[in-house]
Amino acid sequence: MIQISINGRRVQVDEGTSILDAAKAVGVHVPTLCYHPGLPAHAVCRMCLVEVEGHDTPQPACRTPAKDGDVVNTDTEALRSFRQADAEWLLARHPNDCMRCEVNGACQLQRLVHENQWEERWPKVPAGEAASSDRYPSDHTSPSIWRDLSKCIECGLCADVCGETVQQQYVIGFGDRGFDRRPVTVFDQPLAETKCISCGQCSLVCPVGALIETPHWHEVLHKLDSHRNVSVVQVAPATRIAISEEFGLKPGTVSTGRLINALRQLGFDFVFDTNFAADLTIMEESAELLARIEAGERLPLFTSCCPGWVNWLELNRPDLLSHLSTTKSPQQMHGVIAKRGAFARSLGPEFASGKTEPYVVSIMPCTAKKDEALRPGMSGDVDIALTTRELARMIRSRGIAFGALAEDGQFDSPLGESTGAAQIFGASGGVMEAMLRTVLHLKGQDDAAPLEWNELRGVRAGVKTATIPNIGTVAVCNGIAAAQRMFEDESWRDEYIAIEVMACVGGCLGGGGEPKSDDPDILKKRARAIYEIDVQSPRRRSYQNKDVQALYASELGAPNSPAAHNLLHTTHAA
Ligand code: HC0
Ligand code: SF4
Repeated sequence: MIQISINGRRVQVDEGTSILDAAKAVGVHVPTLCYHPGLPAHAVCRMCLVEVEGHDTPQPACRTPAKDGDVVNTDTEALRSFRQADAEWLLARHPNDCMRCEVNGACQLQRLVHENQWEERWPKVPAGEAASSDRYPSDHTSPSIWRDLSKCIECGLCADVCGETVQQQYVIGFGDRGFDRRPVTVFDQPLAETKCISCGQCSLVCPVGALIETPHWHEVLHKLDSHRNVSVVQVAPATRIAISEEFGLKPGTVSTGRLINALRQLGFDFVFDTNFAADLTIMEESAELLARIEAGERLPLFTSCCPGWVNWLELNRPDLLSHLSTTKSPQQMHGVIAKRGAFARSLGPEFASGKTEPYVVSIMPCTAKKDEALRPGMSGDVDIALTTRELARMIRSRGIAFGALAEDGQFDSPLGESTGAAQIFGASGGVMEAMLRTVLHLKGQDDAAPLEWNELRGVRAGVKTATIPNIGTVAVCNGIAAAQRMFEDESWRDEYIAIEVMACVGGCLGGGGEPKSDDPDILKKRARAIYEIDVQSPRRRSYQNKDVQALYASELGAPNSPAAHNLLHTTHAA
């Protein structure tokens, strides 16, 4: 341990701790803009400059390790004027149109301006604003991600997260120098023409509105207000936990009931659970795995519910597409069942004849789900996919006091019932663990086999494996970079019978559409809540879902039957 003094307060920290983290430890606020925990500190914004006795010039707190005996000042006249000068440089070219910006109220630059009362320093018409849209035309080509480089503050976080540090896709990198330094795509192509997998991790770390999820929530609100359609909403497993953070509740707070109540207040006629369809997915995927094992073909089976992963495979390794499960993701299954199953028919003759259909919205922690909803072969199953962040904007825009809502909302029936196995889909390893619970049952082993597969749990990036007696070894790639590395050699072909890939580290709970957070333990906190819901569930195996059983009995026959294939399976094309 070392000891330093910050603004006269003494603090003991581990050697190697940055001055920024040391300041946090004693509750001293140091302004930051380009810093994000877990990503390299580049110190480009210069907001965190502090004075350290013995140094002639101020030091960036995010990148400077504390040294034993350091005497640090974070708030002096000179520092305030340095920060202001740097902010003025940023503000001189940043559009002054917060009211029209999607991240209004959640923007780190806006927060800094308020925090330091720099409003008067922000030119009403920033220099170059008129020209900026010509110089940097907005890129709205991707169904999942919008780019507006006129808002970019050059922090570099998007390039870090898309590149070496996390996703290793290298779609975005820094181009040009000096005044034109900007994160660009290869050859400046529009995002839709690159190898972007729509994971949205760049939008998750962007401190301003330069990279955002393609916004669809305005359109959903208009539709709800018009009362012209029967509206249905489904909620993903990860969203019910992370939405709490948007409204100041403790990370890891389960808000399922509050969320259901908020969705009803927004005007949705039916509030259903994506988890219902996650159980259905498990029925189909388990049967598919066992059929492939029996036939000895297309093994290992790749899970298909993460659209970022499916995009990666199609873009980079189309030769491996035959391994991908043909099972639709829970989002798509839920949509198609809501539109074409008994529920839709129960809405009246117009629905039964297919003349009209319910308007289906999904709330997902994921930006790539927007892309998935438009995939050939299943577009139309879901009308609009919104992220957790977009839902928060909707709730705020209607003045709903989310934190004050009762935690007593209940999903509608029959597409709202689910088991604990479905809930753990939201965490890396969860789809595989849920599948094992049913596969072992189908193999007649469930009493002897464990329900929980701890080897497959955990939010750390990399590959996790477990060996299942009499079945084989399965692998879980936590993050797309782990999968990319696995395919660098051929050993996976013989080692595993099934591989789960989630493109985002942590799985959906770390998805690109989740609330932005600077809590380094956020993934662990969200994961803990997900597994707690599973433990508390009266049923923890997908085949025990009564509504899923009823659906097979009344409409689908058995898993992998022609009727099930017709509605619940798809094809993937290069
Ligand atoms: Fe997921 Fe899903 S678990 S992908 O992460 O399979 O987005 O939460 O909704 O579809 O169920 C995301 C989360 C889902 C789907 C489910 C799967
Ligand atoms: Fe890179 Fe993912 Fe952003 Fe695409 S969505 S640019 S792959 S981080």
